[in-house]
Amino acid sequence: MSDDRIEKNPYAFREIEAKWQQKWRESDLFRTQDASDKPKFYALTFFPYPSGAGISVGHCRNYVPVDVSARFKTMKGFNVLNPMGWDAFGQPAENEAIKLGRNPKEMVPEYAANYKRQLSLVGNSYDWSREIDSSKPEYYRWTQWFFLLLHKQGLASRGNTPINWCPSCKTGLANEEVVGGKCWRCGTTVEKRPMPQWYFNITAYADRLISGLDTVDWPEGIKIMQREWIGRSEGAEVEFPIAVHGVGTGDYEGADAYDMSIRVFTTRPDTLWGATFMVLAPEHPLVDKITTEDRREAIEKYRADSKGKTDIERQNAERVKTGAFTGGYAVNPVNGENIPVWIADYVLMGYGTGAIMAVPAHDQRDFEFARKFDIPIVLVYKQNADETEAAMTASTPGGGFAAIGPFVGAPNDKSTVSKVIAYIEEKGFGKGVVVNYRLRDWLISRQRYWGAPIPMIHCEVCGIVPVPEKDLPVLLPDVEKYQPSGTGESPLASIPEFVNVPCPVCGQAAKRETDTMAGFACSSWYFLRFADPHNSEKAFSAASAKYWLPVNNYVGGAEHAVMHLLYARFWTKVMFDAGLIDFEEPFAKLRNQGMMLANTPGRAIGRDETIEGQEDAGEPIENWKVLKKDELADYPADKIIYRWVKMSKSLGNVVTPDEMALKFGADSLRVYTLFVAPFEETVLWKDAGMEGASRWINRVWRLWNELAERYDPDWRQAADSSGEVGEEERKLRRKLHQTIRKVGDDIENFRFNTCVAALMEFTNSLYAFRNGLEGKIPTPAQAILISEILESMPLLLSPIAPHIADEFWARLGKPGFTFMESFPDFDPEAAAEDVVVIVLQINGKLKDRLTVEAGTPDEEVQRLAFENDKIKAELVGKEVRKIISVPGKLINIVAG
Ligand code: ANZ
Ligand code: ZN
Repeated sequence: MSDDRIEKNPYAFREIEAKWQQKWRESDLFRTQDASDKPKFYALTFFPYPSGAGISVGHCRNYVPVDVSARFKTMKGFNVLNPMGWDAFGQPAENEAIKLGRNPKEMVPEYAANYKRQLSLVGNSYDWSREIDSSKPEYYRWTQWFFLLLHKQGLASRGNTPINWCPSCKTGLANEEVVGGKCWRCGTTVEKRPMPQWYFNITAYADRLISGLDTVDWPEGIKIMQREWIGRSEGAEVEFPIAVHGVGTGDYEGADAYDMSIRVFTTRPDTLWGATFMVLAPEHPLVDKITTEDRREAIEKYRADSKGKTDIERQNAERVKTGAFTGGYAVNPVNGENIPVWIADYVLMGYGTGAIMAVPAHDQRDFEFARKFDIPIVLVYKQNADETEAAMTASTPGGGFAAIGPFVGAPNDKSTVSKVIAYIEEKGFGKGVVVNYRLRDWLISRQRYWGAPIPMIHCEVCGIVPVPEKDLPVLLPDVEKYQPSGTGESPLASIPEFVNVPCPVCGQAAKRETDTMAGFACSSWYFLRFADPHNSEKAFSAASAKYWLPVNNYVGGAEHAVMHLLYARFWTKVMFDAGLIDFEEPFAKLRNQGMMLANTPGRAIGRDETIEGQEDAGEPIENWKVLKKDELADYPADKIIYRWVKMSKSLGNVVTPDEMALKFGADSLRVYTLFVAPFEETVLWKDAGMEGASRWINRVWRLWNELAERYDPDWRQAADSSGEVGEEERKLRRKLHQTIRKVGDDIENFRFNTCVAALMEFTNSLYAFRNGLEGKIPTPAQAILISEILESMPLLLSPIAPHIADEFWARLGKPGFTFMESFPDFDPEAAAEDVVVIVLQINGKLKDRLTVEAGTPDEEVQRLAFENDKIKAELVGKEVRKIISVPGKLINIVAG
C-alpha cells in the first residue's frame, strides 16, 4: 500500500476504542441473562484485593485471557457469566490504610473504582451489575451466616492448642499461612502463643479433599501440592506383647498370652523383621508399668528433663539422640524375639500411638539411636548381597530387596508394604490403618479490625452462644483507632458499645466475640455469590447455584494452591452436605497464569565499583537495591545492574495498562499479553513486544480498509454463480477456514499465543494475495472471497481485539456488536489440506496405501511408510537394501 493511503487512513485507536467502550456501556452489552435456554459458561478469575497501586500489565495476564474465553464462549452460543468483584477485607487493605492514616471503609471503594476503570479500559466484558465487595455488610452478613452454618454442623469450635502468632502482623495465622516457620505476608518468624482461638474443622474433610481432586481438571502440580499438604499417611498398627521383665519367653505365643502389649503406628510394617528395639514417648502411660526397679530412677530423671521441651524441638532431626532404657522387653511378633523397650523424646505422645517400633537399618533417627546406645541393627532390605550392618554409616530408607522374612526378594516399595499388611492381618499381629494427616484444623480468627466479626457471644451463664440469624449482620463498628493492639485482642475489644450485648439465650449481660474472620473466609464462597449477587434473603438461591456452578474456567496464581483453593473446596463440601448445592467441587477447570517480570535497574550495595552494566549480574538479591527512575541519573550506566523481577509498586517497576492503552491502544495490549508466551509461562515484559503487537494491529487495519472498498454485502447470493475458482483463491480460503478452526481450538485450550500467531499468519497470506491482485480487476470468485474475508475477520478478531473488530463490523454497515454475533463455523471441506495417496510396495508388490498431505517432505513419507503395520510385519527378519521413492506417488522397499 502506498504511504499516501496510510496517511489518509491512520488507525485512530484512542478515539475508536473510547467510542466502542462507551457504546458497550450505553447498550449494557455485557449484562448476563439469568434465565436462558442456552448452555451456561462460568468464567472466573481469583477476585482481587484492589490495591492502591491499581493493576499493572502483569495483572492482565490473567484478566485478558479469561475475558477472551468469555467473549468467545458468548459468540459460541453460551450464556456466559463473567463477573468481577473485590476481596476487600483482610490485612493488605488494613495495612495500607494504616500506612496512609485512612479509614479502610472509605479507601477500599476508591481503590475498587480505580480497578474497575482500569479493567474496563482494557476492554474486558464484565457484567458490572454483579460487582461484589466482601467488606460490605450485604456481603459479609452471609460470610457470618456461613460461620454459623459451620458451627451448627459442628465444624467451628474453639481450640486451645498454642497458635501460630506473627509478632509483626500482630495476629494468629493458619498453618497454611506459615511458610518455613515464617509469616507468608511479612516474612517474620512465627511464634507459638497459648491463646484460645476459633478453628474450622477442615481435617474432618481430609479424605474427601483428596479424593475430589481426581474429579477436576487442574494442573497436576497443584493437585500434588494439595495432596501433600493434606499428607495422609497410611500404615499399620502392630501389637508388641510385653515379655516378663528382663527374661526371654521363647517363642511368640500370640498377643492374648500376655496381659499387656504396646501398640505402635508404623508406615513401614514391611520392616518389622528389622525392629530391634521399641521406643515409647516419655509420657506414655505404659512406661510406669514396664520400668524395672533398677531403672526407675534413670527413667524418672529422663522424663523430668524432657518435660520442658516443645514438640518442634523434640522433632529436630539435628539433635543428638537421647533416651533411657526401661529394663522391659517386648516380643517382636514376626520372629518372637525379645527387644528392649526404651523411652526417648523424639517419639511424640500426640502422634500415632505415642510408641514406635524402631528399625535402625531403615530409619535414620532409629539408626542414630542404635549406634549411640549400641543396639543391634538388622537389615531387612539389602542394596546388594554383600551389604553388612557393621559397615553402615546411615540408614537406607529406600532401595534394595528383602533379605529376610517370608518375602525375601521383594522390592523396597509400596507393593511390599501392602503384602505385609495382609500378612500381619492374617496372623493377627495388627491391622492396616490410616491414622495420620499432616493437615491441621484451619485457624480462622484474627485479632485484627478489618474483617467480618465472628458472630458469637460469650455468656457467663450459657457459654458461647451463636448470634441468632435474624440479628445478622454483626456490623463492623466504626472506630477511630483500628491498629492491631498486639495484646492478643482485636481492636474491637476496646469498643464497649460493640462488646456489651445481652445474651440471646438468657438475656443477661454478655460479651461479643471480638476477633474477626480471616480474609480467606470471604473468598471461600464468593464464586456462589456472583450467581445471585443481590439476594437479600439468602447467600444465593438454590436455582442460581444450580444453573451457574461449578465454575467452568477458573484462573489465578499458583501461590494459592493450599490456601484459597483448599479452603474454598472445603466450604463447598460443607455446603453440599448441608444440602445447599448439588456439586462438591467448585472449580471444574483451573489454570495458573505465568508471572510478568520487569527488567528493573538497581545497584550492588557495597561493591558498585566492580559491577559492569549488564542484565542480571548475578548479584545476590539481598545485595541489590532497586533504583527508582529519578535516581538513575545519579549512577554511571555501567554501575547499574538490570534484573528481571516481578512487577510491584514497591520496586517501582510497574508498567500500567493506562500508559499502554494510551500509547498503543487496548487491543494492542491484549494482543501482546496473549502472544508473548504460553499462558502458564513466566514472561519478561518488553516495550518492543508491545510495539510489535501495535504494528500488527495497524497492518490489519490498513489491509482490511483497503480491501473493504471491494466489499459486496450480497456476496453470498453471488457465490453460486462465481465462475471458475483459481488455485490462489482456493488456498487463501483454505487458510481462512483453517484459521477459524485454529482460533476456536486454541481459545478452548488456553493456547492464546498460538491463536494470535495463526491470525498473524493469516494476515501475511492475505497480504500476499492482495499483492497478487495489484493492478488487476478481481475475478468474480476473487471478489466473493474478499467479501467473505472482510466479514469473517471482525468476528475472528472479536474475542481478542474487540474494539477494532466492532469498528470493522460497523464499517461493513452492520448494526450492533460482534459480541452478539456467532463465532464463524469453519467449513471442513474448505479447510481440508489437499491429500495424495502413496502406494507402499515391498519388492515391487503392493502392500498398502498411505494418505498424506500434498507436499509432505519425502523423509516424512518414508518415516510413515516404515511405521505402517503391514510394512513392519513384512520386514521382520529382512534386511532393507534399497528404498525407491517416487514423490507424491510411490515408495518401494527392496528387502530380503
Ligand atoms: C517403623 C519405621 C521403619 C518407620 C522405617 C519409618 C521408617 P509419618 O510418615 O510422618 O506418618 N512414628 C510413629 N509414631 C511416632 C511418634 N509418635 N513420634 C515419632 N515418630 C513416630 O511417620 C510415620 C513413622 O514415624 C512411623 O513409621 C514411625 O516410624 C514414626 F524404616 O515405623 B516408622
Ligand atoms: Zn506477619
